[in-house]
Amino acid sequence: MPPLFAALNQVDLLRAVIDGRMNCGWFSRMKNPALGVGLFCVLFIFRALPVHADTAVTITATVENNGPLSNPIVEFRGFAAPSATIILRRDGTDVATATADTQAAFALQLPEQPVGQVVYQIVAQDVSGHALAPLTFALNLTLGTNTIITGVFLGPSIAINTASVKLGQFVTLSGDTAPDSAVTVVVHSVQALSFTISADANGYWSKIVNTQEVGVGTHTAYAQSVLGGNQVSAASSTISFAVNPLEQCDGKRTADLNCDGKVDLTDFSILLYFWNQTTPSNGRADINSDSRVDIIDFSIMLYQWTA
Ligand SMILES: [Ca+2]
Ligand SMILES: [Ca+2]
Repeated sequence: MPPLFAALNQVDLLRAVIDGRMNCGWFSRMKNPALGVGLFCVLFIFRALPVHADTAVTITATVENNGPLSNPIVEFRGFAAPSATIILRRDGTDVATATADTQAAFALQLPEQPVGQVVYQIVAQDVSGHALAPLTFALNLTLGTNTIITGVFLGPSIAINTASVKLGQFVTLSGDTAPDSAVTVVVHSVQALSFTISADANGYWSKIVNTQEVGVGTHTAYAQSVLGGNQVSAASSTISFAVNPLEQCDGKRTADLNCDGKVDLTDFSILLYFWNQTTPSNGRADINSDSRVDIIDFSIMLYQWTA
């Protein structure tokens, strides 16, 4: 038994752990006489990191009395992405599946659950097959309880069109989440940059990032949604991409064989040096990349001639 369990074993205890960029904590189940015997409420508040310092992910667990001898019941309600496939795992084994509706809402109810400490994980895939960020809940279940966990909002799915680009090129980040939600995309470079956009009516979001804004290096990015102004999702998984520096020949005319910014007699002399070769040591000499340096390359050079 973990030390914290030992310290709090005199009270009913419910623990929730959120994967990803969330702070998590321990919460005791609080008896509220005003709500009647056997009715308990637990409020979880997870603060998102770091750009949503002013917003919090709120997941509420209501534990109701369900008869003293009945096995525990557990129910999860929340949002994923429209028509997403939801899988609920208990201690690593799939125990239930569901499909989110067109507004991304889903509900899973599990009767006859075991007593004791049980770890549930909710995983989901959007209609494109991209994973949403999973959420994990570790519950300590007791006989005669019905635990209803609401406010579950899985982090958006996230994908990128390319993992490696040259400085000045663009990358497109995209994914699915709840329709019409506000999506904040955070890109970590020297400084964290954040962009807020709107998911469309189908839950699709995308953000084109100019790599001039983030600079050379390896960067990470994730997304997070806010639905209806107050329902905050977990963070998406994190993806990375590399922005590489421009090389001398990047952006130069294809017939500029020595990459000095001009197409002139120097390039022509290089072309003649490699004439008729099939694999020239200067690959640029085969201007049209047809595996031979010949008259076609020469004609391209004349077309691009600058001097
Ligand atoms: Ca040149
Ligand atoms: Ca050629």
